[in-house]
Amino acid sequence: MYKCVVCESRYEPFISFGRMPIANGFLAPSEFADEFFFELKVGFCGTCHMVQLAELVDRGKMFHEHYAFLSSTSTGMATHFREFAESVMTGYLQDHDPFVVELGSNDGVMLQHFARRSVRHLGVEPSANVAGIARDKGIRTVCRFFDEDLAREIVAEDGQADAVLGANVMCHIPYQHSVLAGIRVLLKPQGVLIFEDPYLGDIVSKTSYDQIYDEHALYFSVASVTSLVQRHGLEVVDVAPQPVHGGSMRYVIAHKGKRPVSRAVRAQREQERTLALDRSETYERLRGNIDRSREDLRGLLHRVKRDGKRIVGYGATSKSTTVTNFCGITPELVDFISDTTPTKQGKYSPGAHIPVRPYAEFAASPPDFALLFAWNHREEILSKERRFVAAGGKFIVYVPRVAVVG
Ligand code: DWN
Ligand code: SAH
Ligand code: ZN
Repeated sequence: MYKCVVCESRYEPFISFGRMPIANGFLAPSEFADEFFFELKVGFCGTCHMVQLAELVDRGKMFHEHYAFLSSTSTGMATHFREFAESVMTGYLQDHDPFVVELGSNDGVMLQHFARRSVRHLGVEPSANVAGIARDKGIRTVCRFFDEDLAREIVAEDGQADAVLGANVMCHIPYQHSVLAGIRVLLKPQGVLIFEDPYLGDIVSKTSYDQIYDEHALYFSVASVTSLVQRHGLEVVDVAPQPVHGGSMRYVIAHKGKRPVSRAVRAQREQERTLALDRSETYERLRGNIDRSREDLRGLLHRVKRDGKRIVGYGATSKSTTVTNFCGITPELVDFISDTTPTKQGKYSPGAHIPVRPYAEFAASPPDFALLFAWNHREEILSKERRFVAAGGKFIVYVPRVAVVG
């Protein structure tokens, strides 16, 4: 039995993916022998409805001065974050000298829009390399993990915030009670916490099990976020589905009673009941769907290989670490993974040890099939790869189901 990180109730995991490495731990052959592994297993708390990793990995093993993921690598996401920043500036920054804090600000892809308009801002980013990139762009950044202590230090130095923002970071933080106690201190009376993360409803309905890996400690629904924040005198006042990362949800949180609660909150909670996100049977079914997805993908890859075709991975995502290791995808099946991130190139994928090569190698010698590990950027990639498809190239996708496209 495991103890829920939110409400301390006991639960049993509904699935184990087996031994997994650090999802973003791209490595050199000299590091293979010492590679770190843990058991990736996930559970549903029947009391507060939080879906969560049963075994947590030390944060220092994941977020450090060699963090591999750079937020600015997708133009689609850069546009999304410009729009996110603009909606915050028009909707929530009425004060004459507003102050905005972003958690997990990475290379500054969102905060740059506030910096450009001279809005007082602070990024909180514990991974030193990406924090350094943001600083070089003139974005004020503190290289620390956000928690209650840091929140108090920020208030002492800069005062309270009008808006605290977070994209794909809250779900990375299992010590939510410290974070939310900090948010309560940091927010002005009318202030808001606005964050978005991959949405549990999409993970369940699309069987996008590759969202499950070490960094993603929590898998949020409106129900579980409501139960979490109300323990800290906070309230969900608005929610809005987002198309990014295969289906995300944006949550607007305020001090309880300070802002009207939009109708969208109740509507989304009703939809979650229709999806049965509050029932353990849903997660048993999800496990069955995950096993089927694995069999389908393995079957397709082996068939393609038997036909003598070449397969290359497209996008060395963190998510692909779960897929390659869970499905037994080896360098015999996939020649290499093409990725535009310089820090990943020349290294090997975690666990499966598939070489990561620059995009130029994909372009110079296109494979028969591109296994779309970055399926969440499908529109952006398909529009970039019209020539690959026109020349007969095909994409293999596995979300929402295993299929060949192109
Ligand atoms: O939550 C997280 C999200 C925001 O980012 C983190 N835990 C880690 C990371 O997850 P991910 O690695 O699964 O994110 P992406 O955005 O799916 O990664 C895309 C990868 O594909 C990057 O390495 C860049 C690469 N890429 C590429 O080579 N060509 C991406 C595009 C769009 C391309 O055209
Ligand atoms: N917001 C960016 C980055 C997401 S990756 C985007 O959506 O693209 C997750 C980021 O959260 C990493 O840069 C990691 O270093 C950071 N992070 C992890 N734990 C954190 C914490 N406790 N406080 C602030 N940032 C954290
Ligand atoms: Zn719980």
